[in-house]
Amino acid sequence: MHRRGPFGIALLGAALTLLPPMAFLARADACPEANDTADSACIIGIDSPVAGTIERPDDQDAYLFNAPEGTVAVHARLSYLPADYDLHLVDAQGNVRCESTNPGLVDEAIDCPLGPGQYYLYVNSGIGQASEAPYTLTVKLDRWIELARETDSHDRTK
Ligand SMILES: [Ca+2]
Ligand SMILES: [Ca+2]
Repeated sequence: MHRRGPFGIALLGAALTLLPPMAFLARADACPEANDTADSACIIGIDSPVAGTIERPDDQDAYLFNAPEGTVAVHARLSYLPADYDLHLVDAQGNVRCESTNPGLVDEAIDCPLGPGQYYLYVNSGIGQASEAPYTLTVKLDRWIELARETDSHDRTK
């Protein structure tokens, strides 16, 4: 459908332009605009909200994060929406793993059972809306290793 068209193209790009992990490590942690594709994805920290804007109806913002060892679930929330945006979680192979596509200005929330790995979050407007006002995106993880650390503080592996 038309609604999914722009994002479908983006997913293809994500699969074809994936960079090796080391390339991302060298990148700054700021989130400059024109983070439209997987190879220009902004690194988003865990528990570290970022602001971004969908400035054109066909804009999309790509974010990259690494879920470390022990990850069992990813929670992502898109909030303070100035227009109807949607949130998509895509794995390193370009597969959509979870999505949140509520209508209107309701927050988008993803609670996705996922193991360790590299993942992308895409923000777009499935119905072609845009605004100069920012949204806020936050990522949190559930990790079994954090529970283990309560009894064994030397459990960190490299
Ligand atoms: Ca943007
Ligand atoms: Ca929405």
